[in-house]
Amino acid sequence: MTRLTNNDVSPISSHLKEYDQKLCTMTDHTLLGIACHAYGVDEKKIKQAMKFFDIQVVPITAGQGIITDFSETVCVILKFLGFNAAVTPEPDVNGLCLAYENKADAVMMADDFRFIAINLHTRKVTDNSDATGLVFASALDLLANGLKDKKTTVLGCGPVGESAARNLLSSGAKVSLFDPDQTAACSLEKKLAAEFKNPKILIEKDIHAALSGNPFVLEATPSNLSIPDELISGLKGMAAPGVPLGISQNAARVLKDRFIHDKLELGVAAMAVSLLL
Ligand code: PYL
Repeated sequence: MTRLTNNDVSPISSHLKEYDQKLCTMTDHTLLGIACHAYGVDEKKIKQAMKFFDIQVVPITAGQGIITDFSETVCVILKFLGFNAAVTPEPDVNGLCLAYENKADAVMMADDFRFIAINLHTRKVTDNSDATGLVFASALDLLANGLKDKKTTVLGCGPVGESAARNLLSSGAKVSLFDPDQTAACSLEKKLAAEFKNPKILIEKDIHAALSGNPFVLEATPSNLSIPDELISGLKGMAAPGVPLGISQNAARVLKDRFIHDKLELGVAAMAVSLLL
């Protein structure tokens, strides 16, 4: 998992409203709407439930330590969605104790390996990688006006790509997998084939084959240039949870409103909604 930097995180809060409007234009759904679509829940019910749901974000100093503005930005996203949220005044164990003592309904926290949310009543745990793969697959489904029987290529067969591929298969998409490490693609294909009773999942041998046939693309790699510019024009649309972004700024301009990428917003929205399920 690529570790975010303050440069990744600090612009998010001031651009949330603009990003929400851009998502609306592209998918006819807001940030919250996409997260609700991902879990198949009624947005009105979620809006009602979140009014009485308090989430405490606990900064964690373990490992490489605090990312400046990370917890604060998670908190701003939660409040933008309509949750009651705050960053605990203390990090780590102290912060967790304060959350419990202040009767929080849920906590969210991240070390260098996992970013999780826990509902303190139901004990439900949501992992950011699972939620991010799910919600970006949901966003792509909306961008495509439904992915049933449409070629959809997942680039990157790590935890986010796995979660996305699983949810794309559930949407009825014709899923292809590509990873520079072919063994990663093969083992994911085996895992999903067992879960979905042998669906037709293609393993692509190279990026050119993976992006042939005008596919929709779910880009979930940690590479900063997983798709060469010359292959961009053939894509019908893309959702890119990969950090850093896997295409050039020029390619992003070519894709324009057929392209969804963020580094935290959709994943946090999905984690928060999952706490209310
Ligand atoms: C959750 C993000 C999404 C992509 N990479 C993940 C990452 O950067 N993880 C590290 C998060 C560390 C947070 C730090 C803090 O400020 O509490 N422990």
